[in-house]
Amino acid sequence: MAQYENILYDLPAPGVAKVTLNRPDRLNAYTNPLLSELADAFRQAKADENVRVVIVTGAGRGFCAGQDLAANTAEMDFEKGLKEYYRPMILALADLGKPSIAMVNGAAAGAGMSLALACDFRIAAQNAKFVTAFAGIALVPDAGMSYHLPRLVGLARAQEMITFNRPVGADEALSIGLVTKIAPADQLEATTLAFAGQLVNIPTVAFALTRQMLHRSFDLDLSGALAQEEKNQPIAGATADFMEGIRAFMEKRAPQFKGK
Ligand code: T3D
Repeated sequence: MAQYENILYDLPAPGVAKVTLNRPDRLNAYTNPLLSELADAFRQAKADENVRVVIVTGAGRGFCAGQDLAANTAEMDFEKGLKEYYRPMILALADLGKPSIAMVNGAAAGAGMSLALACDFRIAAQNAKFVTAFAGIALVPDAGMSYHLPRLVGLARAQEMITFNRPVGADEALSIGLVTKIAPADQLEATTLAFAGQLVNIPTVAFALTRQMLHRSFDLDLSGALAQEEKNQPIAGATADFMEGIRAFMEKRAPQFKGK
């Protein structure tokens, strides 16, 4: 298993990988090495066929405060930083081919919030807060926030959250569909592992195709959506999991999907 300096990678339960941003003294703020390690960890999780679900979280009292602003901001090369570090990390997560869960244990701000949004599910501690942050330092949203936030909460709410940079707590996040579930802080890990346990035995190929179809559907007309269904159903229908699903249905038992 790869060794990392800024993140932790472990396997807390069968089929589950956990990636932990590990700069707790800086609220897990991003540096370039941390971003590269994250991208690498997502590629490692994708390549490991025993991993069926990935949890992303932060060490200590926060999820991630976004870019480390204490680093040399005067000389920031935004285009290079975004293209060479943020883009590969977000695309590696999108290309995981298996479900991802952001376990949000405190503040998720700026591109740290973008990372949580890029996961398929978000489970937040009661004390979590989502802070878009970018407008606070006169920047535009990045690391995919401009794509994911309006899809999750709608255009009007996304615009309000970004413009006013108002922290959104766990209860509000749940009520607007920003998170899947909330849990008391001391039960966050157990709640997330139980949720991950539900995803370990899903038909992963169908999941990955469905994810891609749903994300693309906003840019398609009905005919285009039907076309991607026609393209992907034969792929899902050719999996061993489809045959297992049919057998299990006929035998009146729960299916044992292998993700193949
Ligand atoms: O091309 C590129 O690379 C550009 C990419 C940009 C991507 C981005 O993410 S830009 C957005 C950067 N992030 C922010 O603007 C967030 C700033 N931080 C906050 O809004 C708040 O600190 C939090 C909501 C994250 C947490 O609030 P709270 O009240 O829980 O904690 P705090 O007291 O504000 O912060 C605790 C410490 O963390 C504090 O340091 P201190 O006083 O204890 O020594 C604070 O300065 C530090 N901290 C927080 N965020 C960052 C940070 N240090 C460095 N970088 C940070 N982003």
